[in-house]
Amino acid sequence: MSTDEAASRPNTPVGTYDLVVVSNRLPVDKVTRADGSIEWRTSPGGLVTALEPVMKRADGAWVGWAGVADDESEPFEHDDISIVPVPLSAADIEEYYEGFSNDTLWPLYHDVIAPPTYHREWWESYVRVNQRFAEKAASVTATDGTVWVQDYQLQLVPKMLRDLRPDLTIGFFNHIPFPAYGIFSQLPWRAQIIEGLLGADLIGFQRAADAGNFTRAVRRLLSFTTKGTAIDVPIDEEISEAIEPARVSTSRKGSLVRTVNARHFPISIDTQSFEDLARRPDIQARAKEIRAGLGNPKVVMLGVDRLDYTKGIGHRLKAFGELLADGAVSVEDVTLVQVASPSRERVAAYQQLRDEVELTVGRINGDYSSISHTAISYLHQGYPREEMVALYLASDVMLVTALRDGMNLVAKEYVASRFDNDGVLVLSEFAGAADELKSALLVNPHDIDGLKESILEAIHMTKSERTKRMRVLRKRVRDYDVSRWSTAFLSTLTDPSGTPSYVATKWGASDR
Ligand code: GDG
Repeated sequence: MSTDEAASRPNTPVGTYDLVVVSNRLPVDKVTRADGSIEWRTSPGGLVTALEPVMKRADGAWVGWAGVADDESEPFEHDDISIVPVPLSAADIEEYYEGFSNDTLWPLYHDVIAPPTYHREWWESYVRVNQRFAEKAASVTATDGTVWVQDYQLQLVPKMLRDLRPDLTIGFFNHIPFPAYGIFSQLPWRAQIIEGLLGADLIGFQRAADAGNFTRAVRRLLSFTTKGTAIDVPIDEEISEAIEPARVSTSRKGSLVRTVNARHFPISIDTQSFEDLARRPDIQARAKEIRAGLGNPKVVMLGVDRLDYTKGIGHRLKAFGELLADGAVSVEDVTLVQVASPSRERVAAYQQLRDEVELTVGRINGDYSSISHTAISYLHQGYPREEMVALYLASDVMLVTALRDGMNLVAKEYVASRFDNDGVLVLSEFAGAADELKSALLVNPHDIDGLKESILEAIHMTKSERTKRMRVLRKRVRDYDVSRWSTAFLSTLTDPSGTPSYVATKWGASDR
């Protein structure tokens, strides 16, 4: 269907798409040009890359918010994917998105690094907006279709959707950690969240530990029976008739149950596209130019993060500042480039973090920079992907010191870009990526002395050791890329036996 057709048929008939992805943000941004005309631009991201081929094959639609308040755009086609916008008002953005999603759930799920704020109005908005997303998804999905809901902003959608459309196969993937029960139990609406998620057939997490935390919360709050990754969710007989028979069974106590699976599917990146960029001569030339611009120091260290308190930017700066103070490194030899891309700037905790980081950077630079060498090049800006890859190539040491992180794609992007098998990844054990990237220098960022030692180890590591480690890291990131991730999830979702399957399914994606 073209944009024009959609516009001329505002009440597009419901239920035509076999695969529907639901996420807070659409994979496109609505941009208003200077002359007032509208343009939809694909927002680059791993999820879009991963799902694009499968969406095109499966006649897929993407349901989400266009990123601007009060947008009432009708569904339209963009790059062969049907886009179904869900409107959010300025009040929804403040309460559901900035409030409950980013100031309640985000800090709570990241082990209360910052204190979560609990407001009943925010919760009510979260319920209302989740219902809107669920109704939209229900209205566009074909009979017996599949819906894949993404992330913590939409945890109530699976149950709401199940109530509206019991015929659907529903998956959910949580991109951020799921906390231990001792922390999760703070949430006044903890049972509703668990019930919301249990509307899905398959609930995916980044790490095995996250899936374990979720399953324990289910047992503690609802006393449902769990066995390994399987959870028995009691259902009414009436509803059971609408559900795929393979997903329904009778429990030992004789009641009808629906089996829900909760297990880990570590997300990845479009590895090949990063390697392709890194092999481009213009990007390699740019990497050399970056080093020259920094005064050709012996060692360039790099941090790339959204400016978020979960990323441990302060801990990294503290460690580097102390190494300079100790005289263990000098600004002539070692420099740090810190890209901190602007994020959630209307949330108070983020404004405070920015002040703290910028104060620290200013102090370290004031104390240790020389006229010709800057200790920390701090960049509070977003860059094109090409520039990011040039930075990855230009850097000898990549610092990922997150205090808690679902996965951390930056770590994988650095590895994917280093086709020269060089560079050292210093990686927090609190990032999901640490489960896979064991040949990195794993650190506990809270242990500043340990972090300093690891940074020195990275700086002084021999070429042969760097190559040995990078080869192992690259093998993992190449073997398990984002298309493998989405195939693994979707094939497990649509195989009611619940057995993890990496083979080709009706989605037509291959094992690779
Ligand atoms: C959440 C979870 C999980 C950053 N600055 C620029 C830029 N970026 C890109 C990076 C990377 C992405 O943004 C950030 O991804 P991360 O995984 O590092 O972190 P979150 O944004 O917190 O993502 C996380 C992820 O979801 C996926 O499930 O891994 O744990 O928190 O791709 O490269 N990209 C460009 N310019 C920038 O300035 N082009």
